[in-house]
Amino acid sequence: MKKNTRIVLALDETDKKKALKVVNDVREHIDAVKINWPLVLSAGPEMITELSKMTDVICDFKVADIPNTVRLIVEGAVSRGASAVIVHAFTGEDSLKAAVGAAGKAEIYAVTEMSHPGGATFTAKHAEEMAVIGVKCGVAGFIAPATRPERIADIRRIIGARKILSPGVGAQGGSASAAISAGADHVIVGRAIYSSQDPKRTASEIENEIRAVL
Ligand code: OMP
Repeated sequence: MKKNTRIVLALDETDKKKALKVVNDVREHIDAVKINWPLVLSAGPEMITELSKMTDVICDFKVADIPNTVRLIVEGAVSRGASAVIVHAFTGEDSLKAAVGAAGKAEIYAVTEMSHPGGATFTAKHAEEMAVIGVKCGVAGFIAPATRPERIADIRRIIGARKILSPGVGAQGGSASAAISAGADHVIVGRAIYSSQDPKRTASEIENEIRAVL
């Protein structure tokens, strides 16, 4: 994935036409597109391939399963053109190793602590342990919350140079500049961009906000 604007667009727009238009509009302001079940369920898995012709695609399937099922899902995403897949880290070492093995040259990102309030109940309590296991299993990076930037810094201390993608900017209340300053490589931004009246302008403003703290 490029590391230019530091923005990953979370494309949870379920109208395929609108989704493609947003990507076209904001293309110069993003490093990758992340797609999740809402778009895949409405537009089909072919969307992975279609988008991969425009930019890097991260399949956010939050895979949380036994190693064999993890392998099948990661292989399915990568064979359709995904550059990266997001998995849950709480499944443990065997499942994480299966994800990394199945990804080949693609990247695996493991969720440590989720950004929403409920993420504090279980995931936050074990985020450091999950980061240690993720490093051991060879993941490319981690998902850590922009809603709690101090936790990005905690994870950064454990994982060294591996990457951090940070969701929770905008609609969930987090700030892009605070997340990047705390140690995130990229922020993940969804509704603030794709629901904006002017997605291109909003993406450009977030890019400028990030540049100001680099
Ligand atoms: P917005 O809140 O609309 O910016 O979207 C955030 C995106 O990041 C959504 O696609 C979420 O599924 C995703 N996400 C989180 O919001 N919190 C997390 O802890 C993890 C993710 C993720 O793995 O991307």
